[in-house]
Amino acid sequence: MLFSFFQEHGMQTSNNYKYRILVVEDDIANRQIVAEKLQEDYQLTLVDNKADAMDALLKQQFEIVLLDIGLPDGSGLDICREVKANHDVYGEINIVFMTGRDKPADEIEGIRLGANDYISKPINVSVLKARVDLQAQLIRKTELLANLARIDGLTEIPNRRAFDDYLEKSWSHARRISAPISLAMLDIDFFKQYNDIYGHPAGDECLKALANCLRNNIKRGADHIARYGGEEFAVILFDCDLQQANTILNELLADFANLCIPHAGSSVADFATFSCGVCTLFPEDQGTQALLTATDKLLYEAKSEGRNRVKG
Ligand code: GH3
Ligand code: MG
Ligand code: MG
Ligand code: MG
Ligand code: MG
Repeated sequence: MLFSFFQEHGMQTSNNYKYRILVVEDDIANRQIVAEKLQEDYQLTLVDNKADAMDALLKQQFEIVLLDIGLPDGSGLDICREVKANHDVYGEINIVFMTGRDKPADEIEGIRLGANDYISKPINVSVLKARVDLQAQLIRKTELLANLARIDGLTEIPNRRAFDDYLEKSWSHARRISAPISLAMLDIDFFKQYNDIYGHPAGDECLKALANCLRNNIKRGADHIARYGGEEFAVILFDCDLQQANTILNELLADFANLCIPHAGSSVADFATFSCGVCTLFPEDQGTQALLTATDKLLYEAKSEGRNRVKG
């Protein structure tokens, strides 16, 4: 279930995905045996000097770097220092030194610089492969945890943390291409009464049902759904005008109503409903806060004008 969620959202968790390794090694023979051993399970890029390594690191994304220290135009230690100090530029990369410098002090220096492992030459390629595989396992676990931190545990859709991130990213993307963003905020009607009458576990099921409606209706890759908090959900519709957004949200309103979840505590229907505010803005010179505030105001109006409706 979660894994299919990760895939839908383009998160890397597939065990088939081959991590990208940059091999920085000026000794041809060594480079050759390392490449032969790793090429089946990894995507390899091979370079033999510091300048080409820095160039590759700037232009491509790697998960692992296998790094020699003695290079013709500099030291692998400097590459490690640069990569670890500029996380925003190079991303998260696991560095494994692979070097002839085998003194404890050298090894300590490498680890202190932020390297994830340190292998001394001469290299036993099977040991090297086992250690690289270990790095890959650690990366997979870290990615899994990072993904889990962005999912709501009850509904298994993105949570508020993910929503904030999606909104900022969608907003800057929309600004670059002068496209509008529509934001919808949904809030279940009389949900406190629902819990009071049917119990908290039934309330949880109701939240899951609405999350499933969102999942089934919002399918475009550029759009995002999230549990914003409590019984409130959010939908980001990328490059979507107000008319289209209204259509999409009204369909969702009908789909949720069609589930006919009995709600004796509601004074607007005898089944569970939600209210929704939807607002469209071009991110020209405003920030995301303007969109959030405007949408929230419309949600409030949807509530005060009778609930079970989309106000846009
Ligand atoms: P309104 O129509 O004005 O939105 O009224 P309401 O009762 O829905 O709004 P209110 O904000 O008073 O109540 C929200 C309720 O949502 C209260 C809270 O217990 C419930 N709730 C929040 N999170 C969860 C959850 O994870 N599970 C369940 N079962 N209930 C939750
Ligand atoms: Mg060397
Ligand atoms: Mg609420
Ligand atoms: Mg409320
Ligand atoms: Mg509510």
